[in-house]
Amino acid sequence: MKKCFAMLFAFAVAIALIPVSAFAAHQKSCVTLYEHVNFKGKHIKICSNDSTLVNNNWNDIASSAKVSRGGGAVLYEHINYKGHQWNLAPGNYPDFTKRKLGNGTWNDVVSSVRVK
Ligand SMILES: [Ca+2]
Ligand SMILES: [Ca+2]
Repeated sequence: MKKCFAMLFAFAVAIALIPVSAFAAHQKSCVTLYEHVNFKGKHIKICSNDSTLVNNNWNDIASSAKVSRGGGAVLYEHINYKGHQWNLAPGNYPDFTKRKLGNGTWNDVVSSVRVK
């Protein structure tokens, strides 16, 4: 009987651990910005929120991006997460000139970035 309880206990612990391991598997995305379309020119990899790309000379430069597996990323028109925003799911975005923003496009516009 004791052995039976021990097995039941082990089973219960295993079940309880499943959501924990699923949570631990969650990862934040990184976003890599590229100077030109089709992932050309210089690039910068961003793995934590960046309130102003001005500091690393990346203001209004990005023309394509790749977002790694995770919660995705948000691009902002202005610094400090202001202006229009563009939610990116993990994946490749080869040409910002094709993404409308008002009368223009998202090409050479991004000034701050959040990763999720
Ligand atoms: Ca550019
Ligand atoms: Ca801007």
